[in-house]
Formats: sequence, C-alpha cells, structure tokens
Amino acid sequence: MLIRSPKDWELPESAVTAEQIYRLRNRRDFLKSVGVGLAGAAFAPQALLAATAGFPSKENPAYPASALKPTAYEYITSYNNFYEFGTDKSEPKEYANKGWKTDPWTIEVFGLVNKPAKFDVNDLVGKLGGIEQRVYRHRCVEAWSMVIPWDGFPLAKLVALADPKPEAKFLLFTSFVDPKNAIGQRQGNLDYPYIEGLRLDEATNELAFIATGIYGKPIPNQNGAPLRLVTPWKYGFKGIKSIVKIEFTAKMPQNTWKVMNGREYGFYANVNPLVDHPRWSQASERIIGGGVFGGGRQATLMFNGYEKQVASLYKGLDLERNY
Ligand SMILES: Nc1nc2c(c(=O)[nH]1)N[C@H]1C(S)=C(S)[C@@H](COP(=O)(O)O)O[C@H]1N2
Ligand SMILES: [Mo]
Repeated sequence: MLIRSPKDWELPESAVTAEQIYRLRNRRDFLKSVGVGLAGAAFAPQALLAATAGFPSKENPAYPASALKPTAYEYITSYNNFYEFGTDKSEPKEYANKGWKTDPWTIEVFGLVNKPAKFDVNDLVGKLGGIEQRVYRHRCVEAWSMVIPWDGFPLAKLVALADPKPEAKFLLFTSFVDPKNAIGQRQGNLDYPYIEGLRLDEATNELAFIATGIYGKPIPNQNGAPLRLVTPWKYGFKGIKSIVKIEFTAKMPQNTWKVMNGREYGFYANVNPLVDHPRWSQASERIIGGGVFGGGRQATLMFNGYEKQVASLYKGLDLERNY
C-alpha cells in the first residue's frame, strides 16, 4: 500500500521553470513537442502537469493536516462513489480512467447572475487567485468516513465572480453526460446527469469548497476531475463530481438522490447522528483505511464536526423534517 508523506507530494517550485509553465499552458503541445504519446502522458512529471492548475498549493492554517488524520491516498482514490462509472466502490478507479477526458474542461455559470460566463478550468483557477489546501472530514450517507486533504478554492469566490442577482437564492450544479465513456450512464443506474443543489447562503459559507486536487496533486478522475463540490458538513452525495454547469435559481432545485428516493434522501443532507437513515443508524461511522488509522468505528458528530461554522445557517429549521 502506498502511504505518501508530505515530502512526496510537495514538489519544489524550483522543479518547474517559467518556460515549462508557459509551455504547459498548452499541455498537449508540450507533450507532443517532447515526443510523449498517449501512453507516455501517464508518466508526465506531476509537477509539470500540476503547474497549469495552480499547484503546489499552500495549506490553509484553519484546516491543517495536523488537526485530523488524513486517510491514505490509496484509499481516497480507490474506494469511490461515482455511479457514472459503476456502483461498486472499486469500479470508478477502473472505468473513469479508460478514455474519459477531463482536460480540457469547461464550466458554465449562468442563471440569475450579472456575469454569466463559460470558463476553462485552468483559467478559472488563475482568475480566482490560485488554490489552497484544506483537510476536511468526509462522511458518506452510507455510514463510512475518511479524512481528505483537498486542494481547490472556496465556492464563495466563484459566486462572487458570477455576481448573483438579488432574486438568486439557490445554486443548481450539473455533472457531465458522456454515455460513451461512462458505463453507469449506459446502464442507467441513476437518472443522469447527476445534479445537486445548495442554498446560496450555504454556497457562500466559508466551508463550501471546489476541489481540483487531493494531496497536492490534480484530482484523479474517479474523485471527480477536474472540479467537484465539497461540503464537509453534509453527506457525501452533496459533493457532486465533474461539474459542467452551475445555475443560480430562485427556487430550490432538485438533487439526484432525492429524485431517486425522496423518502430516504432530502435536499439538505446535513450530517446528523440523531436522525437515522430509514435503513440504518447514522450515530456512528466506519473509518475507511487500513493500518493505524483505519478499520475502526467512531461516533458521528453533528454537522460532521463543523457545527461552529454552519449551525447558524439552520436556525429555526426543523432538522428532522428538513433532512
Ligand atoms: N457525479 C457524481 N457525483 C457524486 C457521486 C456520483 O455518483 N456521481 N457520488 C457522491 C457520493 S454518494 C459520495 S460519498 C462522494 C464520494 O466522493 P469520493 O469518491 O471522492 O470519496 O461523491 C458524491 N458525488
Ligand atoms: Mo455517499
């Protein structure tokens, strides 16, 4: 098993020259220019590829690795929920890396905003002033958990760039459609595209994050490349992967799991150990990962341990009804 220490993934800036960075803005041209074919591209130095999307990132001292015990990289990237690539935890790693392209990638921001726009992901990261690292808890509704060192940017920055109109109250996120490459979309295991929603004040909460990396490296396809939502106080299914559209709306949008089974999954999906899932308890969780840190169970925390940051968002809301 691969356990990476910070030393392995913090690549010195000196490893990348200005010229290389410049050429990598046209990554494929660069790979062609040095004679790296499709097969060789997999071995292109991470530092060089990473340079285009703002890596290496700096740790945000408010969410340090020292406060939590990050799950090993190997587990984070091989135990996944990404139904577009199969329902088994091991399938996304295999099927999301068989010809599905996540670079280049465009994301469209539109709806009730003053500045609708389409962005190339790397341009967007540049516009927003780069990326940072935050170590967050990750709690799936299936009662398992991990701790993930994400790289990315606060969603609030993207919201500010879009400049919402006063009528905008919600965000509707839409994932990609590509049945040719997504085996789960061919099988029709869910209604596609996968969609998710947030209230505008949830989206601008300091915790809401768009991840473009894990452990200081570009986010692997199976984790939702090139950019996915991270809302650590909510169950994992809110963290929609591989986003292509964000629409600002006046009405509360639908979300995939609520559409599939509204009796079991709601819009809010806030982690709450006191409200059981109809088929299992949410009071505790299985810790993913072997060795010293994994394999056990622990009590689930209200709002997954982020009560201080988010409890005020839900004042006066009946959390049992508004699951
Ligand atoms: N597009 C899309 N996003 C998705 C999912 C999915 O099936 N499709 N699964 C969700 C669920 S249930 C979880 S727990 C997390 C898993 O993220 P991870 O594989 O990076 O841990 O992604 C969420 N985002
Ligand atoms: Mo999940």
